[in-house]
Amino acid sequence: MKILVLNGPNLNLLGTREPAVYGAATLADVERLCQEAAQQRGAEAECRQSNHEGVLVDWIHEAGVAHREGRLAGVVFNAGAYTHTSIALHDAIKGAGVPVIEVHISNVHAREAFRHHSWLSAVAAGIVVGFGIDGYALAIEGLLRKARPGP
Ligand code: CA2
Repeated sequence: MKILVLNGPNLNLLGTREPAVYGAATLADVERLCQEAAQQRGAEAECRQSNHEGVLVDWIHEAGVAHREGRLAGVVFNAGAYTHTSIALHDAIKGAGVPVIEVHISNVHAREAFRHHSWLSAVAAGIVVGFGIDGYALAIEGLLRKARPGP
């Protein structure tokens, strides 16, 4: 089973600045972690990053089609700052009907007030916040548990 891991704006800068907030790992490290986490659970992670809202909307639509056709378990999505601004991403997730696990590296609720609201949480299948980059592996685990419910 396949999982799509999407990272949004500025996450390509991971590991270059703000290590106190986001840690020292780079986006390449995050993507390797996701691929390993998926493989360990018998799945495969495809990782993409974009700084452009419309590109992320298109990828969510594409994921909806792949999910309907049984080719994709769902999406692990760190939408970066678009989390707090994007009704377009909210509508895309709702319209695509694909399970999306929202991830944030930092605990957004312990930060500035403008990071406390998410337009994605209401349409997400689950949320993982504040576990650093381990949150991506936790989200992959959660997504696969929802896709293949067991005992
Ligand atoms: O905690 C998260 O994962 C965030 O989604 C990260 C976003 C932020 O806008 C959200 O409120 C929370 C920011 C990603 C930008 O990351 C940078 C990393 C290094 C240097 C500059 C930005």
